[in-house]
Amino acid sequence: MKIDSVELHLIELPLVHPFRTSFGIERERPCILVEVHGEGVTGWGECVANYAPLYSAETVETAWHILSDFLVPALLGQEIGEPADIAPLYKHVRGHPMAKASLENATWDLLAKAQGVPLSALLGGVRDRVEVGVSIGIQPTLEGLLDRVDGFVAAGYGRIKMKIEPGWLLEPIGQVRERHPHIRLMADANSAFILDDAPLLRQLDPFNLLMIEQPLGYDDIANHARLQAQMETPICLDESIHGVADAQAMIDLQAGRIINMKVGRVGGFSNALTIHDMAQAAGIPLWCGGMLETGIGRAANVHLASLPNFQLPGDISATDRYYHEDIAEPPFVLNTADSTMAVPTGPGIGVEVLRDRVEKARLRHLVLA
Ligand code: OSB
Ligand code: MG
Repeated sequence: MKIDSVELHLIELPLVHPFRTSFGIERERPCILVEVHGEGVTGWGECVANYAPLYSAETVETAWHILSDFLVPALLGQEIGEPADIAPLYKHVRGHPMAKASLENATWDLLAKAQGVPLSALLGGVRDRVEVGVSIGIQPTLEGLLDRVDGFVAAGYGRIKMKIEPGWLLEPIGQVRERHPHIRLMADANSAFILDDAPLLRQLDPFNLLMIEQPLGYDDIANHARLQAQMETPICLDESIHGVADAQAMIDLQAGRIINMKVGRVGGFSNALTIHDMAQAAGIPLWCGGMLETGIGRAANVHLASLPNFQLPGDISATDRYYHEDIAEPPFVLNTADSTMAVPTGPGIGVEVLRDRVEKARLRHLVLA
């Protein structure tokens, strides 16, 4: 497969509901859509970097720069035989995993479509539906939080994740747990605590949480090991895992017992697969994280979550929980009977990108050939 041209589209979509975490509030979602053309076939990828470097060091502008000046030029005109050929083309570029993932994943979609197989088949998926949950932001009031949790439970979500931060922790979790004694419940701190908070965080142990996600610094694997040694609740790392070496360090140091896999954060499907196998061999389960993706990134996540070591429900919610008007069809819907979502069965990511919607939401466009 010869790569003929690549288009970058920067779009912005308003969120149905503002999403507040310990690092900030999001009212709209920007993303760079990457469209790769080869031999008459088109593949799509989504870059999950945001406007500000709050969740990750990468931003929309760094990703645009790295894609257009380094990554796309390294791929253009190349002959790609199989997915493993993609990442080595820009191995010399350090860092920038989200930019790399968007281009690599678009090329995987292209290859899957050229072969006429779903992306999950190319990745090694083993399931036709995946378990999912919902991630609930920090709410202005406790009553508001309880209403939101009740609403999502009634809608069929079988796993609830709550965002936490200092001052929004024991009371909110305690109240949700009291109202829903048996629901699968977990908390995500997005790096809002320090190791000195260990006595406070230990008070979460009686709430029977599935896990606490990324309590400490985004760049601090070692202190997570110290915290895990003092807590019963399993620690799951999100922000700290930027690639294969970080996952290895986490496993070696016992800095947590679970990994939140975000394909953008680890630099693309090839790294995600390496981490998947490494974690599986070490007895560390994965689940698929989310970045409020559009239908393109959501589809990629659902395919990835069909791999065997994705053993816990992912942050993959129905399209209408995020967007009134997504840029791809059909929308993802929750199977309310068992809190699952179907893996698309068409070629590649298995969703159709609606060009008029992309153009309507588009802020910038670049064609590289
Ligand atoms: O920490 O998992 C996170 C969204 C944006 C940035 C970071 C995170 C999240 C979520 C939402 O928790 C997951 C989703 O529903 O896409
Ligand atoms: Mg997280």
